Formats: sequence, C-alpha cells, structure tokens
Amino acid sequence: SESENILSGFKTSTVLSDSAREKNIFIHGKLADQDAVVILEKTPIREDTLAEIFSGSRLKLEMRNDIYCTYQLQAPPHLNEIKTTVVCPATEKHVKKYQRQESSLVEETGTDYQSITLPYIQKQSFSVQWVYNILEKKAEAERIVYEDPDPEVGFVLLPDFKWDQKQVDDLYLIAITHQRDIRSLRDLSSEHIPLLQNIFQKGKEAILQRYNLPASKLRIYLHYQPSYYHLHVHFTKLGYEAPGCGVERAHLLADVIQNLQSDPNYYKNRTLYFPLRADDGLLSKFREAGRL
Ligand code: M7G
Repeated sequence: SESENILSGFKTSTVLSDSAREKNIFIHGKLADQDAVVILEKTPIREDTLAEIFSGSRLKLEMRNDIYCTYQLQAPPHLNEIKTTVVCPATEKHVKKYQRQESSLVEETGTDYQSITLPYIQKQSFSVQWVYNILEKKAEAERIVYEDPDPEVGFVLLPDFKWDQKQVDDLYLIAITHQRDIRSLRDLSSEHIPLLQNIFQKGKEAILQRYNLPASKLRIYLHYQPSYYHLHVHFTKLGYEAPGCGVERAHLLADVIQNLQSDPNYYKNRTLYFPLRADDGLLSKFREAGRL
C-alpha cells in the first residue's frame, strides 16, 4: 500500500556502514526529532523481469571499444526499487547494532551464562514487542506462511523482514515459538525436543508447499547470542550468505535436537563461543569479570 514519503524529512547524521558489494547503506539520522536508522538496499535482478528490462528501458552508451560496450540502463521504475527499512524511534543499541565494528570471540561457560550474561540480558536487551505483535496478529498477520497454534509446540512461520519475497534465491523466514519464556539456546533442555522437532518438520513442509523449495536446500539454525531473546529459528536458502549470519553465531537446528537427545542439559552446561562487537556492553561485562 502507498504511504506518504516520511523519509523526505529525514536528516542524516552518520553513515553507520555501507557496502559496494552488498549494495546497501545503513544510516543514522533524525526523523521528526526522533533517532532513526534507515537501511537502503538494492535488490537482486530477477530472471522473470529480463524481458521487460530489455524492452522497456532507456539505454545510454557510455563507451565503445572494439567488441566492448558499457551502457547506463534506465529500467522502468517498478523494476528499479530500493528496499528500505526504517527503525524509529531507534535506541542507542539499534544504532550500535548496525555500525561496522571489530568483534571479539567470547568463551561463555554455563557458569558465565548464569553470572554474567543472564543478568545483563535481563536488563539490557531489545524489546520483543514486535514478536508479540506477530504472535497476537497485531502486525504482519497477512504475511504468515504457516502457523501451528498449539501453546506448547506451536509457532508462527513468516518472512524475515530482511527478505522482500520477490525471489527464492535469498529466501529468509523465521519461526517464532508461541512459548514466551524461552530466551535462547541456553534455556533449552530435552523437554523442548518436541517443540524443536515440530518447527523443523512443519517448517520444512510449509516451505516446500509455498515456495517449492525442498528441505535439502534449506539452512535451518538458531543464533547465539541472538538479538532478540524470544526463541526463534532462521530458515534461509542454502548458499545464500544472509547478512549477520557468521559461522560463529549459527547453531544448526538438527544439531541442537541431537545434542539435547544425547544430553538433556547440553546447552545449560556447554561452553558456547560467539563474537561480540567492540562496543557491546556484554563484552565489557566479560572483561570486568576477567573472562577475556
Ligand atoms: P536474531 O538472531 O535475534 O538477531 O534474529 P539478528 O537480527 O542479529 O540476526 C532476529 C531476526 O528477526 C532477524 O533475522 C531479523 O531480520 C528479524 N526481524 C527483526 N525484526 C525487528 C523483525 C520484524 O519486525 N519483523 C520480521 N518479520 N522480522 C524481523
């Protein structure tokens, strides 16, 4: 649906990061006196639009040399859109999340989790209001791909907001559990195996039905540390390097299930490794505790 251009009043303060290769830019600025983060991103060129691009565009020759020519092609506006994400009002933590930063690998024992991480995330983590809005159908209801409403093993599967759903090449969905008291991997024990298996099975089936993409083409994983402490599972297309998905943060759901099957308290006791950004408050807590 159309909406007025709220970005015409956006005042840029700083560019948080940008990438010529990924063709995106993350900007911090003000929107009507409130802090905002705006993400602009050029989207992939789809094969099914090629005929229209070739026939419906204006072409300007830039240079010709022997068998080589380069052009500026002006595609029809609807094929030349920029995916735009706005976070407003953005907290300082949002601004930091999108700022390019060095990171350090942290080694977190089960005890570290209890004494350092848990107290920190209880005070300092992002609101999960957006998650509750999804579960309660107050937002994104029309985007839901699949839902199992069961309060114990149920979940909602829907497109991640990083995916514009225009092509399956960069497919990205998330499954959000109806249970609200599971913060992360650390809270999982063998009692959650039915929940995890349900997400695994029904998530794969729903994606096959809707997008004709078989399970063998999916990467299904959890992040530790996540940004949002309400259990959710990422489903991306295998081979798509989703932004923010470093190997250190990803735990394959299939492995998580097996680990819990062999040790009910696997994730309560294991040492887990993850990168933290230089300005992450949790990193300071690990430093203060002499764990870094
Ligand atoms: P995460 O592992 O907690 O954090 O994943 P990350 O963002 O550092 O990977 C949360 C996932 O939820 C990310 O893939 C986000 O892109 C996605 N996400 C975040 N928000 C605020 C929304 C939202 O409002 N709607 C939808 N559909 N996805 C979101």
